Amino acid sequence: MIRVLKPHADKRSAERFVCAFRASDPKIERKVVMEKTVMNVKGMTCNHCVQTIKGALGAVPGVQQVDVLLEKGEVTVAYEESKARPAQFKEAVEEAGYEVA
Ligand SMILES: [Cu+2]
Repeated sequence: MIRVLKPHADKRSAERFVCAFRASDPKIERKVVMEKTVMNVKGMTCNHCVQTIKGALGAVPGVQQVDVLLEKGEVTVAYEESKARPAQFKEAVEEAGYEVA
């Protein structure tokens, strides 16, 4: 049941209202499915490389988080399943000048 609030009702109840409304209407609710993928990237030698990789992957729409283990050459990308595909990550890394193993 949706509670109708008067406009400019106190901020806290207004926020609750929005949440309840979203949850009760499937047309408005957007289910976010998070996915994670791990890539082995060759050629990363220093923190500058790490930042370059993070920047390149972070620019792909739908990417939420990028973690880089420099010593292992391991890159973990957390992304919204509906917005990004792992093939885009490989492309972004290669465009930045690194090789995906
Ligand atoms: Cu470097």
